[in-house]
Amino acid sequence: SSSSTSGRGAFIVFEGLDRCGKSTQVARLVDKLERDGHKARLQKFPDRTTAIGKMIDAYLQSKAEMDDHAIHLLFAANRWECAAAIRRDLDDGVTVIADRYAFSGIAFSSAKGLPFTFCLPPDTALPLPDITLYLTLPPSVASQRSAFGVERYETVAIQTAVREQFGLVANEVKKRHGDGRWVEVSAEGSIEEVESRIWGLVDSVVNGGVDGTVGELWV
Ligand code: ADP
Ligand code: 2DT
Ligand code: MG
Repeated sequence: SSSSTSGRGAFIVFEGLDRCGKSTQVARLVDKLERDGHKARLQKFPDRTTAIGKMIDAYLQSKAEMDDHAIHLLFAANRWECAAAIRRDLDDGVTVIADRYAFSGIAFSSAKGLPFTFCLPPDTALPLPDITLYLTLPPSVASQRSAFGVERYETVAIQTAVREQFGLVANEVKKRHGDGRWVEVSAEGSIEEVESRIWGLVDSVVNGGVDGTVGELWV
């Protein structure tokens, strides 16, 4: 079927609390795009395969302790080491679908008490997502999906604080980049129901609805 009329790929980010269904939906969207004849690539953040990613992985598994500022900068550095490849793929017509991005970075670090004035600058000028889909799920529904894992941040208290911060991050995105860049999607219902809700939102973006050039975050 049709490819993006601007020639470049779309940059689509998924955000949301733990267990809202991000990884499930990201995988299904990449599959669907490829079935439809698009070039698509999944980019997970953190990317735990790089040298910096391995430090982040140890931190998340509580095998290493780290100052809050230092780990925040490592998460941002982990995006910077992937940034050139994302831009190159977008230029080559590949749609890049990210499972978390800079918005998780800000929400989680500010939930620990770091100010926005510290949290935002390290991600400045990263590739700007064409659209961020923020999946929402009532905590009571999320808690029925499966037990929390063993990683850092997987507690009700932390998730509640992060959720509040995501609201502030959403306001910042809309203020700096326009209302259309951040869209809330209900993650309630079956996997197929959520998938068709998502497809309804990304269809126009993937099929030509992006600016000619990729923007820069917070710029
Ligand atoms: P996230 O990446 O946001 O943490 P996952 O995609 O890993 O979430 O999903 C968390 C759990 O919930 C998994 O066990 C997954 O199979 C399940 N799940 C995902 N979407 C749904 C849904 N719509 N309804 C019920 N269970 C779901
Ligand atoms: P998952 O691999 O299950 O998505 O968990 N995080 C993520 C941060 O604290 N800062 C960031 O910049 C990013 C991208 C959220 C990853 C965990 O890492 C947190 C949950
Ligand atoms: Mg996930």
